[in-house]
Amino acid sequence: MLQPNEWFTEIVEDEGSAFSLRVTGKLHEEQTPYQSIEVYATAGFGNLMVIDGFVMLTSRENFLYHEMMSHPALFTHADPRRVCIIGGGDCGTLREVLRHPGVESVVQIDIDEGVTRAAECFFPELTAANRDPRARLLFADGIRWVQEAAPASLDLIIVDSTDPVGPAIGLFSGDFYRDCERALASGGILVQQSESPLYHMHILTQMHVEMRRAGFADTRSLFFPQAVYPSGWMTATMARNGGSFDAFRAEDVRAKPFETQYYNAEIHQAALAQPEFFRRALAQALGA
Ligand code: AG3
Repeated sequence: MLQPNEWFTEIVEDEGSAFSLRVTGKLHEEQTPYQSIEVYATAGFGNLMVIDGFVMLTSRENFLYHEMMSHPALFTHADPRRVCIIGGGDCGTLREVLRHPGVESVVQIDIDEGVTRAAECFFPELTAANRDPRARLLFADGIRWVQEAAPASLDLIIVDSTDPVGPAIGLFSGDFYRDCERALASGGILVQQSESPLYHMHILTQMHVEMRRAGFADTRSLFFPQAVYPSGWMTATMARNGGSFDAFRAEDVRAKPFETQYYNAEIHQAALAQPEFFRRALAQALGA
């Protein structure tokens, strides 16, 4: 239990590294049936949400992650109308999806209602759009929900989860990707947070392998900075059947009727560039 003016630290033991924020107070602490949720006030990053000891988000820089989890996939799909978010209980991804006027429905399925209730109190800017009539919030098992979804009933599935531990393990599995593939309509896209390219190449390459095994013709990782996650460098990985990831709707991005803080057409293009070590590791994992 941290006292005011101490440091919150997330340690990555395997990498011999850590990231710290100076804490000015503890705002919330709760053990839900699924995980432990803590919220701190920090000296420089606004509020900080921590789940099971892992940094989930801060007020100051969550825009990086939430914009990159949503807009690249939304502007890659020709006409995304039916969106599903698995996890995402803090509602930051949901807010970005709802900025797209063409989106007709967004269902969010997070297993833990505690995350959304904590976000409503301590990150109200992220949950402000929740009363949008296009949004439906369910607190249930997202894996089961996708299993039971009607075939070809979704245009976009966004998996905004914790690391592959605890309740999130099943979200990094071939069975789950197969269910996603079936639930997506033609041209549909799956996008999932895929951790750090510096620390978690095994998770990343495995994700590409499993997504392709599950029937997705093409997969592609997006690279972006994320100050508060391990290594400060993050990826999201997209999978789809039909259509190229390079041909996104750049003109629509330039004409988008809403403001972003990070994402634009040039950032989108740049995020698609593949580092050499990544390209090699992926080619090897895919047996190319
Ligand atoms: N999703 C968690 C990304 C992974 C963070 N990992 C870590 N700190 N070890 C965050 C949810 C934001 N909507």
